[in-house]
Amino acid sequence: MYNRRKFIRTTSLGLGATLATAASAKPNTSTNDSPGLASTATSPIVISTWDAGLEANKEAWKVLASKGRALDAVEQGVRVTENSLNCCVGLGANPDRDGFVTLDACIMDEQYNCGAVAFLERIKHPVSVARRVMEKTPHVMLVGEGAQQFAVAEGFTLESPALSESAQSAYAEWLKRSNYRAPRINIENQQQHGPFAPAKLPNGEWNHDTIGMLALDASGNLSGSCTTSGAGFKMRGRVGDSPIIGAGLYVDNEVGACVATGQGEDVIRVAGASAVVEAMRSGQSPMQACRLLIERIVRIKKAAAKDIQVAFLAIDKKGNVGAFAIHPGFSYALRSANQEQLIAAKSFFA
Ligand code: SD4
Repeated sequence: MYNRRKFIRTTSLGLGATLATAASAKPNTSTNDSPGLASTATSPIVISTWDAGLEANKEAWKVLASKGRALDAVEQGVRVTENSLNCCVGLGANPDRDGFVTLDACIMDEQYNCGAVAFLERIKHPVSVARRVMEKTPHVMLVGEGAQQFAVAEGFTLESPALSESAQSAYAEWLKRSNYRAPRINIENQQQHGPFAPAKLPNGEWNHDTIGMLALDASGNLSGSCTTSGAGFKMRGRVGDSPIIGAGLYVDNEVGACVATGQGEDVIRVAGASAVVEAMRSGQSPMQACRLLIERIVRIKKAAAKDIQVAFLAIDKKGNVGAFAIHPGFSYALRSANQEQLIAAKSFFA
């Protein structure tokens, strides 16, 4: 199973110390922008959440470097993560509290076309099903059994419902420790503030490694994608922000695009990704726009903000990028013609 922290360390060395840290004071009140990486409309760029984004970006880059469409890049890119053993993306991920892996994904192109699936079981590449929803149906979102039925009709294989080995042992551990029916609030941050030390949660119950990807192609067009198994050990039927257009992802080709990661419920309540894009429309830089929404969530959540992580990642029409999180620890991967980096985002709390 993926170990995010360890990977960040090794990757940053492997890339020649390209992990750019932008740690902030407590709370961060600086108005400085992050080092925005300007690119012209003809300089493609791809950014994606967490360190798993480094591998995903490589695949996306193949499309962008050959002057392909951003839409193809963001689909091909996140399929890499869906295909890898990861706590929080794809069929190898942690199950819900009833023991089933349920997947959420969405995709959006440069013409406001969008597609999504939620509560989808036994299908390996939910992002590609989301794209088919976008391209082949009059709808934007299909869920559960209907989404699975559509996927199978479209030729996707119905995979075994068996959990991956690591998910099986994490689930067994979780069952031992948990009141099976009681939802556990904000579990993903319990390693910092609660009774469960990381060592006691080998498979990362708190761990949120959702991959969201935004790309600008050589024609100057933006697209985005997002795919996740959602919160580990969630209630059956729970859907987070990731497949919801406007919450987990939004793309407006005239302005920019944004993707969210972290506690989905708190992204949904502020219509997160859409609100970040609207802030960019009013003239904020990508980082300022992400920060504005993080501050809004912190204001709404008050003291509870210390127990949740949310991060936004955004790109504008010119290829400037920025991110902001509630807590430190969120990083994003960037790939352009001359850069391959993992960048630590600034955060509200130090
Ligand atoms: C969710 N936002 O289902 C997703 C989880 C996530 O990084 O982003 N993890 O709430």
